[in-house]
Amino acid sequence: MDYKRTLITSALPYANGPVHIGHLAGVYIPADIYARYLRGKGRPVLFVGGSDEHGVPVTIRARKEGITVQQVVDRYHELIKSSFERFGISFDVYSRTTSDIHHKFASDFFRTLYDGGKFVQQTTEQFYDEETHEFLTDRNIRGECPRCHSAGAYGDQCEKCGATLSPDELINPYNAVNGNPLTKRATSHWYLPLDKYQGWLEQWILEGHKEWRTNVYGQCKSWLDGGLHPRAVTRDLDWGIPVPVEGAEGKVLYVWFDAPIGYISNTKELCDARPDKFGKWETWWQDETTRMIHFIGKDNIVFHCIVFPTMLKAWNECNEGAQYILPDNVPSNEFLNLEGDKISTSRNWAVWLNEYLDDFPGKQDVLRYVLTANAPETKDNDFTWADFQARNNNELVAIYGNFINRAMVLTHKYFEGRVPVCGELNDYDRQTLAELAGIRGRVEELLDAFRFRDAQREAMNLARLGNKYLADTEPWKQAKTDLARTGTILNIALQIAANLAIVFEPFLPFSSASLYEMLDMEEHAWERLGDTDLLEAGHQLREPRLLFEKIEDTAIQAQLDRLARIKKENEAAAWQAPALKAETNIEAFDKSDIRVGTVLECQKVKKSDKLLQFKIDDGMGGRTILSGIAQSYPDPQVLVGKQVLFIANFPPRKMMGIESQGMILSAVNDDGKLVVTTVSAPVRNGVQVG
Ligand code: B3M
Ligand code: ZN
Repeated sequence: MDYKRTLITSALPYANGPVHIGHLAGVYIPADIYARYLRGKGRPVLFVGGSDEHGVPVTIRARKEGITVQQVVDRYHELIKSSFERFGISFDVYSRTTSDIHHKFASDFFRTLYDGGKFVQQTTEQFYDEETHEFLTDRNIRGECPRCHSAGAYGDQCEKCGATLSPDELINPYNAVNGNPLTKRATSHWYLPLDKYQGWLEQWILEGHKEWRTNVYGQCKSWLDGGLHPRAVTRDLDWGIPVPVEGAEGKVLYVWFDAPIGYISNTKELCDARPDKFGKWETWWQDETTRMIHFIGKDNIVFHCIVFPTMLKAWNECNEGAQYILPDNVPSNEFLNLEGDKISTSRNWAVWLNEYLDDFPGKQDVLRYVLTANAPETKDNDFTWADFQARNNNELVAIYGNFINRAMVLTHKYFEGRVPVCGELNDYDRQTLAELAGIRGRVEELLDAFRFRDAQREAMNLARLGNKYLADTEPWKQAKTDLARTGTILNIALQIAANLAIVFEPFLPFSSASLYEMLDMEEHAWERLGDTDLLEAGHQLREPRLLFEKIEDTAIQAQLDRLARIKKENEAAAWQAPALKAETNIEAFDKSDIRVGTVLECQKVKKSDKLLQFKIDDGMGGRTILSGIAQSYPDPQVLVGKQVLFIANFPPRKMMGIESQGMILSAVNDDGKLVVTTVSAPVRNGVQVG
């Protein structure tokens, strides 16, 4: 099929918090690279984004922050939108699912399916809060986990043992918001009968789209192999798009029903506003010469490959004329982890884009580069600050930036900043230019296959080529004897520089913009990539400026410190007192002779890094006790004079040649350090504790 245009969608982030590097790496950077690449080639593209403002997550956030849901979505929609803008994500439209256009569009879409008899209606018993008069969604129900018996498991999952649950399995379920016990009530909902589309989906995906990424194809296959079931597309909630059916008061469209329709309504919003530039929305959605690509993260695969296509197919069955197109590809990424741990909004384990921009102003391209270099295209990947620094310093600065700077500075030094004439070429020049000429084919092949990491690596290889060319030809040496040869070398180097501006544009748009400016060159179309006459002899360049700067250890350490602080806070929040020991009694307790004594001396035991040797005034002539707490007390002197608790009737025990007569009681603090227990007011040495 010869496609005339490409519609690019990127998952609509929930407007329940800021966006982080996982979002950027998984969805928005690859989508943006692809959109910029196609635009550069002069292909008609429409790149759709927007905020997903319905669903339970935004309502939970509102309760947590004590503000209205509308305030939540307003706040985060703006924040997310501006983060994307600042990172150069070049959406043609970024709207929101609370818009009037969307409400009407999604409502009509539902109604079409409803009138066409596409839904099945089912009544089931659901958990209900009699006091607040509401049905509860899975996430808002908590209770005891039936597997590990920890308290506070969610209706869909136990975060302690990881079990996938349904609310019915919870022991003593309650309302997560107010703790109320729950009852069951019958409620009726509309279901999309995915099972009826099973055969069609198998044909379309398993036979028709074997070229999809293995992770995507594999997930679809396992859903299909498991057998599809009807899925509810309505919910009992007061936030969302009202179900446009009589008698459905208090019910709204399920967020996953309306959100993907947001791609269509946002397209309509743009086309209605800019018909001159984008034409009619139907051309993008209902013309088979349009190719649609969904960029998403792996937890969204089933919705984009199975549910949404089924919705579109069902709509098509209700209509004689216009027919929606289906996605041509769904290049979903796996997950990005942060320093070895899963990124988590609730645990604040993330690098938030707005915070990154505060900490690293102007360094959007550095993050874009690192996230693409490390993109989780085939498996989960890890973002580390050490890698971030290394890729900036060793690649962006040392290879790309260094090459541009050398070519610019030398041209200014020997030719007053004018592009010198290219004279006679030698074999090495020709070999270099031949490699340059192949760049376009190499990068296009990778981009067309959605292999963004490898494509960016090819772009960087062009900078490597330039660097090597200058190192091998040494124009600064030639300049002493042969200025014409120097000119030829620099002409070639500058042509490579101009090519770098083109090839890096989809990946590093800000750096390309400054490079274009430095070269005082019009932005060139992608089609000219590989050309050796992008800059004419005599063309005046601007002053050289550094494209990238080194990132110092202190900046990286500040980020690591922040993460360490968050980790500690999380651990403290997750801490639970250990389970009680088996019941005991006073007689058993009385068998331990616990007493108070004053520390007279305290020092490290030689040749041991664990043991401290205490001399204790025990009111009975004194005793020596060894305790394995040396690492918690680098300066043991601080303990001298303290009254401590010790067990006086343990049998003596020899360690490192010293006899220990008892045990000093201590407790572990949040840093994992042992702290010695003391009494809150002075008492006589040797008194018993009990
Ligand atoms: N808001 C889920 C997510 O952010 C959802 C995507 C909707 S795409 C139509 O992961
Ligand atoms: Zn559990």
